[in-house]
Amino acid sequence: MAQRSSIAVSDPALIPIAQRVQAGEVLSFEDGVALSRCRDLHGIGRLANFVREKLHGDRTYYNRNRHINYTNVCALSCKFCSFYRKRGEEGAYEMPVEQVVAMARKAADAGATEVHIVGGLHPWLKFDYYLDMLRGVRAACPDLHIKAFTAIEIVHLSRVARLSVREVLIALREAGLGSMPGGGAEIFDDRVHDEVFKGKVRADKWFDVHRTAHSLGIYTNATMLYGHVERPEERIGHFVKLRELQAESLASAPAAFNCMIPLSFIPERSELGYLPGPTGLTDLKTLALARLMLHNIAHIKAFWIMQGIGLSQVALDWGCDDLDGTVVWYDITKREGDGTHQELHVSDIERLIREAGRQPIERDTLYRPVRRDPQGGRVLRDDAVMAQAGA
Ligand code: V47
Repeated sequence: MAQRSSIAVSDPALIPIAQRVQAGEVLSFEDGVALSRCRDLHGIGRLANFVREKLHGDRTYYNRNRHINYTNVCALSCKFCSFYRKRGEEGAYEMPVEQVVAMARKAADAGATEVHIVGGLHPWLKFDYYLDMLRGVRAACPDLHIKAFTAIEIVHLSRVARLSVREVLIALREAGLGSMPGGGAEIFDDRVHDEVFKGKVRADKWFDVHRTAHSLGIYTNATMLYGHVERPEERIGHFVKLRELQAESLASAPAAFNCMIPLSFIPERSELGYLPGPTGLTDLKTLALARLMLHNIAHIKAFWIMQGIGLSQVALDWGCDDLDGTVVWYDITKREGDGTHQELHVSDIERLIREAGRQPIERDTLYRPVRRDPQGGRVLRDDAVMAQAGA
């Protein structure tokens, strides 16, 4: 075992990188590529775990949330996607606003603090549909945080509404938008873009939307869809671009990225169904690389829906400190035989985090710990917490 840093690595090529990690230095693109090529998976895991524990100790975050996919009708036909349908095609749906509001109310009644609302780029829904959805959810559940619409949907809405991205975000925020999820990023590389998701806007637009959101004080997340046709250096390039915007936002904007979610490609039922999906080892290595390369993004999420429950537990030792949440319903990816009802109960999440030797923390969307009344499970606001503490 090579050990010229106190983090044990068996591949000597990792020693200088291990020293830089331990010294808290920012890793370069070349370091990232060297890590990608390195076969010392355990060494990489230990490095990522070092960073994870330095930032978060054993704390592992989850939230009580509900994902809502309001339509699967999409003007795009991305090859990796098994979710989209064309209008009129079997299985195509669009939810009336009332249905979305009813789902959100049910989630809030069950204790959720967040709804995560995204959908396809529907060619005919008017901008008012989105505003009414947000207003409806906010009126029905004033305490529920609405995390909604990927950057790609925002660009679509700016075309639908004939408004700038900034104007769209301001209007959505006035209607109830709290923050934005990280979807639609895929891989920030023109070669991969043209091969797999050509109809989609390019990376610069995704960044433009997130930069604008941050400048307005809207927190967002980031993702990367890995394990299809991209090369290791394209993944590293993706991380580098993300951390560059994060540095800019942290320095000059009132909001920034909260969290990065590497999404493991599920080939089933997509046009790329002939490709092998990423193995568990690729999952672990990619999650660890995200932790190591994204020094300025606080949280790395293993999305249990895509990485699977067992691997997500292991990922808590490979750089991840967040598991998303209860989810309840997930329509975008389904493994063979799975339905759309995909739910983990809070007791299951807490148990699997404890089984992995970590400490579960229920968080809200902005990573503030959620305190609940031990009897009813009701969320205690700061004033109620003070009252309970006898202040
Ligand atoms: O943008 C689509 C991906 C994303 C497949 O921000 C696929 O907290 C794997 O962004 N295999 C949507 N992935 C999901 C997403 C997300 C999920 C959880 C939490 C957050 C957050 C964001 O799903 C899409 C796309 O990149 N996706 N098809 C597939 N076959």
